[in-house]
Amino acid sequence: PQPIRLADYAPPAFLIDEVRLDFDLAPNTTRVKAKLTVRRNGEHAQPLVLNGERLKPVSVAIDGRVLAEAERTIDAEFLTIPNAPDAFVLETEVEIDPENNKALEGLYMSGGRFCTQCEAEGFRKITWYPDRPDVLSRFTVRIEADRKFRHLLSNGNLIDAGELPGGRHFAVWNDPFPKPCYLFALVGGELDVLEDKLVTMTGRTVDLRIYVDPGMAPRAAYAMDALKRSMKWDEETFGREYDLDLFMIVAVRDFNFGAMENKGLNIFNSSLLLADPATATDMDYERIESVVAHEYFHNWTGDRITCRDWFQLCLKEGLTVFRDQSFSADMRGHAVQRIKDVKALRARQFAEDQGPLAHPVRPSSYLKIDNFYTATIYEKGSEVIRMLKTLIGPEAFRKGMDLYFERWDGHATTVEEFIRCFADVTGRDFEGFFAWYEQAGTPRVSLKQSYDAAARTLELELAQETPPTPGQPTKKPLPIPVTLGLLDGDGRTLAFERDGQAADETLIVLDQASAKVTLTGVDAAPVVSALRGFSSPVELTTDARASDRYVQLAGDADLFNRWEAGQELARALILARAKGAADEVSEERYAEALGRALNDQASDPAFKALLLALPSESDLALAMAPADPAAIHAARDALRLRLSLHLTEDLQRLHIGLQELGEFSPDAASAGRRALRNAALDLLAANPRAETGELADGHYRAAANMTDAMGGLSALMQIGGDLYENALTDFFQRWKAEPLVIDKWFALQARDPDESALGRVMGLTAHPAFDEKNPNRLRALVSTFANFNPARFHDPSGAGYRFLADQILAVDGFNPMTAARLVEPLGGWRRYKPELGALMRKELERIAGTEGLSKNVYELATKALA
Ligand code: B3K
Ligand code: ZN
Repeated sequence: PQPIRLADYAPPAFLIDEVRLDFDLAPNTTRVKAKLTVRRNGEHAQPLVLNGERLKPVSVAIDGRVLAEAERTIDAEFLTIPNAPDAFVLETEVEIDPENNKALEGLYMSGGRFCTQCEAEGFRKITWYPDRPDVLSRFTVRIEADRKFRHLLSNGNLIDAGELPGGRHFAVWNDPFPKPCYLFALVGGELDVLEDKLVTMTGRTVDLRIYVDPGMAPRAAYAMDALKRSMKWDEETFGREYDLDLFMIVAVRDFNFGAMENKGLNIFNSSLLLADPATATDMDYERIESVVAHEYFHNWTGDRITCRDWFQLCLKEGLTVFRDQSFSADMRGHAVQRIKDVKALRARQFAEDQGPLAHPVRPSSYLKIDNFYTATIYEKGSEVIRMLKTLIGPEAFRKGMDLYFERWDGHATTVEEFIRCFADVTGRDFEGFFAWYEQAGTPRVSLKQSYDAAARTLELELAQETPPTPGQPTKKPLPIPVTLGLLDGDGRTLAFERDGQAADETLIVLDQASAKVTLTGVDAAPVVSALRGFSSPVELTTDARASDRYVQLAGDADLFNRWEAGQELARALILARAKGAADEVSEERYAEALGRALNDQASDPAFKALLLALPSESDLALAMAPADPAAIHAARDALRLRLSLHLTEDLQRLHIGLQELGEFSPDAASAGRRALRNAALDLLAANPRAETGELADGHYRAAANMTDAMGGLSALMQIGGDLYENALTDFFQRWKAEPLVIDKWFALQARDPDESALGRVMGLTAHPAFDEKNPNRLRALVSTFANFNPARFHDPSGAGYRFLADQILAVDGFNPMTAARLVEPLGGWRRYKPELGALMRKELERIAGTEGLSKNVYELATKALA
């Protein structure tokens, strides 16, 4: 297959001014009529070429005249009309089979209801169309179906509806905003609806509706609340008002990813929408809040202003992630949110950037764009926007955003044009900054300090280097914002001067391979707190001593760096153990320091919960070359046991003291207390004494909400034995009618580091509740195992890899997009011990060599091997 290249971009040969779609819905034989008002774009003699896949042709007509077969060609991918007029009306009719569409792209059925997913290239499975984001058109959609499909929804405003003979009915929707076809959506089925209203900043009333499975409306209440807060926040923070009179969200159980921002009709994976205390954890609430916000924010950054081509994906995704992260930070606390975002960035994006699938935030070629909905495009894309804001300051950032909205509203545009807005409002040159979009790889930054007590100066020597990535052997220096402050030996903020200006904190922009910065007026030997708030997505190494880290852990004014210091200390201790050089004295010192941090009454429980969590095994694997997952697992467990023993009393006190008496509330403060209490239990459970089993069992049985039930169950999993087995059975019996809860049951067993886990996971694929056709269930078991159970996935026999490869090949037969997402865990093969790497490679080769592979899996498997 031939890759698509950014360099080959050409404007569309034809434009579509109006679209009229007529759907006659039936599970196996849906008829789709399309009437397109087409216009040649510029002077050329190119044929009209429309995308279309898996469509059963019925007819093709131009200006009312049915075309003879010789006048058009139809193949597996295109409808081509060589001699099209310059302006005309094209009418086509096709038949499709939603019920047998298990790829979940285009029009398909979930739970007996019709729904769609068109981004990136699913619309071509519905009708012939120029399926590219730079063709914007106004859509009118008529849907007709049996009355049992009670709600018939599409984008925009309902302009007509009524009953029809034969037990049928119809609805007509019009969306006044021109949009690319990837934002089209349709839903048909029996649903319950939760309704609300919001008055916008200009006093317009917007109807809000969330459609869910019958009986589930109360579980949409939190999503509705999050939606209203998002709408207000976007008005207050970015001056963006919602534009239609109606905003709808529909939850479906079968969905390839999280949610989709279709204009006025977002479609959500039900796992990211439905919540109540009994069935959802605090983490679920948190994700619902952020995804509802994310999809809503797309209305401006994605829908009103869309991408010219799919290479510009980060233009909407990176920016919208930045917006949702900023929203969550305002809702839940900036430091805690930042720590969580950076943890996720390191876990997913840093790993991607260090492997064969590394690619720039704006890639320059692809086989399947579906493979580029990655942590790099999303999370690193957001980091780039964040750096932009740090570099120019919040006021200039807001001005640049305002200009972007003003200049590009109603258009499909590019990253260059986005950046140009900031250049125009600041008068600055962003050429160097653009490398953040074009260069893959995580930059390595080093920092050396030398203090001159007599001169009261601190000299800082910074250097950067970005390692080679596939297709990019050499890299240029990037402009790296490094926010930096100083502490004295007691952890108090130490003032200094930079260029004669007094400061507590300063921003150093490292835009050369290396640089020296001198701070003056430094009254005491300082501890340097660098890269505060993780001011750029880099790997920082410094010449700080362990004692400096302890000072930071105890008192850094920057909470991110306070947490980071703890992680650095823990990482060093675990890696030392993994290499057979355990430093027990330092381990005790670390336990002491953690104990003091836990007893700090001034700090937030959510923050303490984060302090208590050791770096994850995959995070540690990135820091060990070559990585030995078994050694990491054992070393991390050993440190956990030591901490648990040392902190037993503190942890027990937290576990008792944080018991919840009142009613459940999902707010951040309550969630933070539950997080700390469960983190305390988790660490206590590292100590396999009989009491911890009873404690965990009691916690599980007394749980009044899903957060605590999962906390208990997960502690029992660590302990194992009958208590765990009984709780597992109890949990399944209790929740077997709740798919979202049963997903958690599968996922928990997939994370179990016990020797028996792989056998258990393989057995679970034959469990009656397992369904590989449902992406949530598949991910709960298979993806959780491959991504979050390194000790068992990297079984020395290679059985874990074999299991994953078998699953990928099986799923690729019907759902390539979801199958491709499972390839990544094998992609890191070069980073592991050679004997493991070879086994991983073998499975990638087996996948790549399989006949009839989808383009999606083919692209990732071959790139991972290259
Ligand atoms: N824009 C969608 C992602 C579509 C993924 C298609 N493979 C969800 C989001 O980022 O908001
Ligand atoms: Zn998005």
